[in-house]
Amino acid sequence: MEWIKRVVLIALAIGLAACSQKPEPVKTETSASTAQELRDKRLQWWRAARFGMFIHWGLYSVAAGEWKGKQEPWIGEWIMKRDKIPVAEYATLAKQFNPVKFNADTWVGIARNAGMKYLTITAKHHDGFAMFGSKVSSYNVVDATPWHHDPMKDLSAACAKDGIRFCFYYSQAQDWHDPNGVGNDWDYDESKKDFHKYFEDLVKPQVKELLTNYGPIGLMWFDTPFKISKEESQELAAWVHRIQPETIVNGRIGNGAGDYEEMGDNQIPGGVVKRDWEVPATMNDTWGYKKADHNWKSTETIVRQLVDIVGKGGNYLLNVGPTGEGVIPQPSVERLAQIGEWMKVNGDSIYSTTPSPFPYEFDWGAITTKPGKIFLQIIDWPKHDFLLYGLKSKVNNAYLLADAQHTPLKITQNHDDAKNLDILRISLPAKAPDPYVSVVALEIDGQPQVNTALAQQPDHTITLPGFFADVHHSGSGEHLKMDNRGVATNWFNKDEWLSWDFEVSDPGTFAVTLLTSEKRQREKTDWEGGHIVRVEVGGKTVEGKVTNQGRLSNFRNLLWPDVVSKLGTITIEKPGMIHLALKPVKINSEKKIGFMLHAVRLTPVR
Ligand code: FHN
Repeated sequence: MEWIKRVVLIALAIGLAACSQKPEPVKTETSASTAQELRDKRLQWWRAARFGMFIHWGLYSVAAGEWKGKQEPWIGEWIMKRDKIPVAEYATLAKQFNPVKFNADTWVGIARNAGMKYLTITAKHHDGFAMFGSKVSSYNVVDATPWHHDPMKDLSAACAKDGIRFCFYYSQAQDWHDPNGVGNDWDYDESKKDFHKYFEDLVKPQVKELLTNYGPIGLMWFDTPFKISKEESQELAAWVHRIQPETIVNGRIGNGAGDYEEMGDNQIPGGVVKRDWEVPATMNDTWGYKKADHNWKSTETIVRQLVDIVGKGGNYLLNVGPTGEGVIPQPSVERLAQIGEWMKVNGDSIYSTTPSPFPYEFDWGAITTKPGKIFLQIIDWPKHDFLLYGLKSKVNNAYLLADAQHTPLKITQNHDDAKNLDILRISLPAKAPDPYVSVVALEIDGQPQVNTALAQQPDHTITLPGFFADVHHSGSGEHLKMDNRGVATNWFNKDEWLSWDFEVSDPGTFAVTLLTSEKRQREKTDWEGGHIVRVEVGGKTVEGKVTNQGRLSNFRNLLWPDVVSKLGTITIEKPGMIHLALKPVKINSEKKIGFMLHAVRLTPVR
């Protein structure tokens, strides 16, 4: 009985300790809602803006991706780190920084004409060089360059004149110049670094300068929050808000302390995300200017990415990398001018919009909404009528945004009782009126009412994206996770599996195809196959090997193409809700990439 006494005594001790602790301050309804209200207020303009310009400009722009005659394969602004350039040597670039062609009005005019509503520029990138006049460190554009000029003053004034929100990028953790900053292990001994000292002595005072000397700042865009503690991230966010309460803080301040979430670079999520988020994106492969990077995205790709991101509820922050002379590269200028032309016609379907009422992606394009309106962003112009399944709201009128007269398009709407399907049919002109994407506006009463279940599409295909999979874990250790794009990562355990529930209106026999993603790390891309997998639907199974039968890439996954593997066929007998399970029999993990499933596709076999 001794052990019972001991347990009782321990329980009493725990109880007493709990009672003796000071009660947690009660969070009142008002304090919680005030924080949320303040955040909502700050984000108001940003939610309406949807499209912004990112500018990476610094000493790396002078190097232009080349060091001592050698081309650097990685992104331009990382040249110091990738080539382990000593601090003193890299600093000599400052002596060459004399951007005589810089003109703030020109830059801001390019952004404004493209329809961009905010401009975020690198005040200090990871190389530690301040592109503004700083009293805290002389390693800055005014003191250390022959130019002796503060471009941020000009940009702040030009933005104010053009109604563009002026915002700063600031690398708050990585700093390869400062002995206590994160990332430089070739000049400094990592074990001797005092990050908190760097945080107090450089980060906070410089952030204060940025928020004090350049007028109202729309957004502080922090990045790579390595080593920064939760307390420091929170302190920095509070520091920003104390100086300028209306300034938004982005998610990469770290530790969940930001006002909105930053997706991975160039990473578009696989469906609607009902939070505030943004995708920073490059126009070629680099952020900072690189003279050898000619891999430009087409205007078509950029406009398609824009409508897709906005339709999923996000903002698109599109980068330009001006040269060391202060010139935005011509390919960027041309594309931005073309985007501007498109925005002049179709901007109403972008600004101040809310996401698609359908949670999933469409192959044909995207959807954005506004009170009383649905915008169909049509990428694949149909050969015949345009068909949309699942819209329950009555459409009162439909017209093309490209048609200034808003001539009503012929529409029919009906409910197919046998298939339990709402069908909207729109007659469109034979040719798409716009380049890249054409927009049909639908007028409805109130909020759109739709069937939100994953559903078979009018072309009878069924796509089951990883983004919407139910994940079934097994055992302990590292588990399979879905990344922002809806790609399975860390899938090495064959006892973990995925399933989907979806609605079929036209049953039949379907080819089962798996789309698995390539993995891209820095400049290297790889893929792993050889997994044996089983697909189970309604008591039937098809089993096969994941092999490379071709690659598939589009504007959504440009950097991470899918690999196509056909498994076999499967028959679905009846319409209605169907459950499908995808279970590995064996996962190959030689390359440590594993089974990176992106989607399962069921295509009718005719
Ligand atoms: O390391 C940086 C990179 O140089 C660039 O600034 C991008 C922009 O989103 N952010 C970091 C990587 O995610």
